[in-house]
Amino acid sequence: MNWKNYLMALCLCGIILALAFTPLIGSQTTWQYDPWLDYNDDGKIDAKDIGITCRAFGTKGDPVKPVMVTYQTCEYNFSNTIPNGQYWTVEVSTIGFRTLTISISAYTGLYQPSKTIHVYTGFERGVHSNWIEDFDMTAKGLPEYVISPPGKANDLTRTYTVTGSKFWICISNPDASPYISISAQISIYITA
Ligand SMILES: [Ca+2]
Repeated sequence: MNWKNYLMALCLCGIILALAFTPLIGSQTTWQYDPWLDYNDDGKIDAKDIGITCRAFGTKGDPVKPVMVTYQTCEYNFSNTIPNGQYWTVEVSTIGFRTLTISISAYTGLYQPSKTIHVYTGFERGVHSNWIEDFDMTAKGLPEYVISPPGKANDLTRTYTVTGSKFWICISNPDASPYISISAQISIYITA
């Protein structure tokens, strides 16, 4: 930096500092906090931010700013025991989200036989036309259910595009042989 630039930087800093420390008389500032001007990210614009600007005076480069993008996510974990002939429904809000992934685990119990159960998924509850799909899955018996611990296993995973304000999933344990309860876990992971 030559002496002209140095002198100009010094003058500029002097003016900015003088303005920064001039008390506001008669009214409060109407300027809004601008995070782009908070160079040291401490939540306030003060002399430290001006100092950073002064030190960088005269430098040149690419004006593209690095920006960190964070995606909103939400995760739910449910578990329940479904008696023979009954069903279990779980419902979550999907407002503001775009993608939803479910993982379902189901098992019958120690030394119990496997049983076919039925799963329904949909956005907005109760209207058949709003179902995304329905399908069979097998609730396995222990120790056939060898992935341990059982609650951590994902027997089935599905990913959907969110098309409604609520997602619901229903697991039916049909009134059919073997006449036993089902232990089931549902994980729902949604992202914006
Ligand atoms: Ca600051």
